[in-house]
Amino acid sequence: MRLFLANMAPYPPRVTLYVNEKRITLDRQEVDLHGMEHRSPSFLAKNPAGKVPVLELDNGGYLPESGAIIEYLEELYPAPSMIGRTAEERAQVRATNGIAGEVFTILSQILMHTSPVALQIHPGFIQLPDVGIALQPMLDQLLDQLEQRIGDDEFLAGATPTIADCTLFALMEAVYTGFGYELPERCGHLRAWYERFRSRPSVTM
Ligand SMILES: N[C@@H](CCC(=O)N[C@@H](CS)C(=O)NCC(=O)O)C(=O)O
Repeated sequence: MRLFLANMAPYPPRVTLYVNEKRITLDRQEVDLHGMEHRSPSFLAKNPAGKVPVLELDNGGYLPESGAIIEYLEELYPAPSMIGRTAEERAQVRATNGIAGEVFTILSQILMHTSPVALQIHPGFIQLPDVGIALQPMLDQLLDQLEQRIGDDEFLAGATPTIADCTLFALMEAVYTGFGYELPERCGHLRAWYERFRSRPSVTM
């Protein structure tokens, strides 16, 4: 198998974090987004959406979408489990993972509509600051849910790392690096988790 990725967050790092945590050996191939390689006919044949990551399978097929790639690899390499060992554990991990994904969707819209950095990245983007104001309560509620779910646990969904940690860490790292966004002060458990996760070998390797 070969993982096509690029030096752009958050979706490729979401998968590489997972692969590093699991210590799965995969060929990795960089796609040159600045050189528009992802719009070339040969890449569009792998993923018509023109996005990374994409996993090339041993049977010659291609699998897009970071979440689907992670769940596919988890089925191939179930141990150590990063999605939960029982039906209930898996459901809880998927719930946390889903909330983390929603955080990113809402937060990226807020930042796009309110941050001056967004205009540097996407010149000409029409910012509607009211969108940011309208979405803020939704973001607050999602973060409060995650803060409550992690509680005193070491990881987002319990005592061991799961796919939810890979999702939220990749997303938070992207908004911190790109926009300087930090988790709010009131999310003490999440802020401590972020600092702890940052020093894991899967992040630093
Ligand atoms: N939903 C997709 C999103 C993939 C995505 O948006 N990847 C970005 C890099 S982080 C990309 O390839 N952007 C290139 C483009 O949209 O032109 C996933 O989860 O993999």
